[in-house]
Amino acid sequence: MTHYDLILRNADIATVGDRYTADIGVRGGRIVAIAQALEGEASETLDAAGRLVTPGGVDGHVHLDQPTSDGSKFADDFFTGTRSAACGGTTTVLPFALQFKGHSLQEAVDDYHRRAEGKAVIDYAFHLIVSDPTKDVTQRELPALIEQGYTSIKVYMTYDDLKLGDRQIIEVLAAARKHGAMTMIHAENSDCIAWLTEQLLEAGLTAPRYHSSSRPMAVEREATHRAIALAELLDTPILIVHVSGREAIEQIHWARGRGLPVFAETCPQYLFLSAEDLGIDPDHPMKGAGCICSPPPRDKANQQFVWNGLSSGLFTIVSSDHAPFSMGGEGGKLAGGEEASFDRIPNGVPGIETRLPLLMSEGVLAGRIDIHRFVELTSTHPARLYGLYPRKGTIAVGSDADLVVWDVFEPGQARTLTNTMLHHAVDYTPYEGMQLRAWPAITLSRGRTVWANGVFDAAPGSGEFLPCLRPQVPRNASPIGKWL
Ligand code: DUC
Ligand code: ZN
Ligand code: ZN
Repeated sequence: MTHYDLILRNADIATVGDRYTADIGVRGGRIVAIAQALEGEASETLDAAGRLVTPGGVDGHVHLDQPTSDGSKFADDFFTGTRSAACGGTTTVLPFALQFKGHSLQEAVDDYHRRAEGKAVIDYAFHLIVSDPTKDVTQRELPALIEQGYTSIKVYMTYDDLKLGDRQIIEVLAAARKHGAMTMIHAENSDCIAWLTEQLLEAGLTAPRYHSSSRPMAVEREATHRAIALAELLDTPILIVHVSGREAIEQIHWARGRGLPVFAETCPQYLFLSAEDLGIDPDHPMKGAGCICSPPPRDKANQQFVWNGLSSGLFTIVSSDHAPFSMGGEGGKLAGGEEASFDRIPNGVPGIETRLPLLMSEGVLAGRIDIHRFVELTSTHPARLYGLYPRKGTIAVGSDADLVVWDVFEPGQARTLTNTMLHHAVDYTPYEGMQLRAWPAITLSRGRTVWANGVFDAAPGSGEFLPCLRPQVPRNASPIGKWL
């Protein structure tokens, strides 16, 4: 009789292409059989009882224990960050090994491995942040690291300690093209932000809500267009990260119309937050600091454009951009004091645990996207884009047994989200009070039950590092040109 480590029975399985009910047999952390009434014995049996089962989430953009140079401090390390991910149905994360100017990329990678080892509870891969693209970096380090499984590179067009000029971005894109890596671009015009910030501060407009005024949509639109032009010139794919609204979306739509392999990411903050959240409460103006991120959340009309981009196929992935700064404490949002001007407040919002439940509730169950698109955006596409598919990102024989069994609540039974429910180390959630109609009942990571019915159970260090293959470009934005 065939023996399995685990059989998950009566699963209502949803992948990008299929929806069907079956049993899933797991051995050695992998899915080894999918069948109706699967025969055999198992060390452990779980009954999904007809509940929806999706592939574990792949969060392609998170910041965990990332070193900083301005005194700010990410609250989540690899243990608390991956714990929080697992409790929200995510089983693979891709944080960033950050190169400091004047240092090598290899140093960044070695340091980041030390931070992750012995702590992560789910599997992880690294993107590389290149802030100093010397010849040695582009001609020696990048090719070697890409070969070793670090196949995605992030570059910044803003932030003084990270930003690259156009010529430097071209050098990185050329290396990415030659060696088959994916380049992620943070697209905001640095000089515009610097000038606007100066004007606002001189006028005494320092409260958190002026963060949005310092980075209006034109700043993102211009940089998005420039990033697309550089990618066209180099004939290489790019992913525009954290797209916030209409005008950047229009640039991406334009690029697609030209047949360019330009991929796009958005994040829950652009679906659920707006500029009002940065300063709606006149009695507590600093509360808005919790929603400061870049690009900033826009207005309701822009939120709708982002939703449209999810349903239309324009967006390739939805990531959290989990940037876990607490409000209080050393290195937190308000470490500069209650009067700190917006430009001294660390940028970013936490969201690694709420990404899937919010999108399931307000996307799938509210009828804005279907379950197949949900799986594509949150799991399959990020896995393909970053060279982890089909080990990650689907439910198939041979894939890792990374699975989410969902609890879905009737409209009248929705749960109210509070930060006390979450498992990150951050002292707030920007989504406090939102109504949730779904939450993972069970999360399996390589067949291990890491989250079940409100209990987290995984040993620090049980997550594995994943070397990535070169990107497999998702099929709904098929590229042209010489790259493939
Ligand atoms: N913006 C970034 O570029 N990184 C972290 C978070 C944020 O808001
Ligand atoms: Zn960014
Ligand atoms: Zn980020």
